[in-house]
Amino acid sequence: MSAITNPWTTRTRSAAPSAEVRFGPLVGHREDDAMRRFRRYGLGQFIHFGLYSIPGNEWHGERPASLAPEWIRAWSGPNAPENWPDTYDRLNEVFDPKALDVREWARQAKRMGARYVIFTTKHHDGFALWPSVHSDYTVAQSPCGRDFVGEVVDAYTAEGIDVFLYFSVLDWHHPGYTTTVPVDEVGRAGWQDFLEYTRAQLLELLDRYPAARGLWFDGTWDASWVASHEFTYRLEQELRERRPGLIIGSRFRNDEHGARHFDSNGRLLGDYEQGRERKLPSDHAMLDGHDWDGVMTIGPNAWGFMRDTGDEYQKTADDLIDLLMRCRSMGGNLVVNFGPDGEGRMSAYEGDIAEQLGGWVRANADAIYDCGHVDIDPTGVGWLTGDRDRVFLTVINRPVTGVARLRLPADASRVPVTARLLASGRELELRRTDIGFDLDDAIYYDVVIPRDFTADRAFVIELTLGAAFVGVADRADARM
Ligand code: FHN
Repeated sequence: MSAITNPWTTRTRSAAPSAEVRFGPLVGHREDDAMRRFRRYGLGQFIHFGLYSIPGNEWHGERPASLAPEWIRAWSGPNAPENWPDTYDRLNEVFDPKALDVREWARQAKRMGARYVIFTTKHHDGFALWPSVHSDYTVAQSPCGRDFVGEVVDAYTAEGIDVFLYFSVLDWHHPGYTTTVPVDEVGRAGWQDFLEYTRAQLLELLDRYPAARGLWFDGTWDASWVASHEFTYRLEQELRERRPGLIIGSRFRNDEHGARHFDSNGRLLGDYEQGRERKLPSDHAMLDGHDWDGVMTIGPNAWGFMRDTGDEYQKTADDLIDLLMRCRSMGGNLVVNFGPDGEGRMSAYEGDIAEQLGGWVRANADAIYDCGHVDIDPTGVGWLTGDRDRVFLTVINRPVTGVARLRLPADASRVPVTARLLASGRELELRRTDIGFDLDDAIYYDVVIPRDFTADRAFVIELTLGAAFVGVADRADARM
């Protein structure tokens, strides 16, 4: 049997015998309050903010050909400014986002319906957005002299939004950082120094911000980090001991065979799966019961501020509603990214998206937060979420037949018994439809969408579930 790789999780299943794994999972599937809360977040906000927000993907009218804006320090080639990395590294000397009122970000996120925020404490450039005592490249050495991590933790927590701290291990500023496994004494000493600095910064973050609920890791793919599996195993253990209940995603570490996200025996590393970003799993089965979130940009691949988005497609509120409900139908959270400018201002487009999405989320909250995957097929009409007693059909593709059809197994014991529009409460006609199609092991429930009902965006039909009606006589099937 050949190996099969799951395209979202990149987890490979093979027929190979179990490998011996010493540095695999520290904990398994969690059922504590923190994880139950995570499952109900539904919608999150990602914020990429840092020195890269100042150039916003360009410098004196020039821009890199193919880099995400937060990667601009890596700009090279004929149109890169002379001494560009040095120029970039000195942006800390002018970093002073006076317009930034983090409480306004938090209020906007609240109106959007976000229940958690993931904030970049340190991106690949190594610049810390808190006054870390373990670095000389932080907000403390900038004219702003502020602690943005602290401001985010306080402002979002005050709005009832949980905070997760994004932390990039990959670090372009620390002299000991190397992408490859160090081969000589000097390299090894530098790398050891880097590991100690990483550990110290992570413990510092946990100690300074006790209200933060989780760590969201990035930049953990380089061979140097992958080879440090014993160190990362011990560090994860230490972080969990330091903060019981802390949530850590699957990107932090790997096992001793280099398997990332999942160990060599297919066990999840971390509390939930951070699959391929800007992509979503294609079906619920792909998830193998793991918790997960999907992070998404509004443009194609820009996390940090982009001064000019040109003709790049920007996702609309309708796109995001579709993606949100697709995530929820598979039990995951959607995290929408925002990239404020160097002054800390959200763009007008992002502000508008937040308000539009928020309006829809408020009207349809029952279908979003306390719901998970339901094993009923919505026949291409949209996405289904629910619990034991109710299911919610988010209609994305309104059928011209005027009928939204659900497909259930013919022997389902709990079936839809009432239907109504969630936002208005309007009762809808519900029909049990036995198509009588030979070899079809299904029974259908059709909700009639009134012709006079107009909607300019996705809408939700709420169905209550009850005992299946039994009583239609079986007719003998044709012989062949
Ligand atoms: O390289 C980064 C990128 O800049 C951005 O931060 C995203 C967000 O998930 N993560 C990385 C790539 O995986």
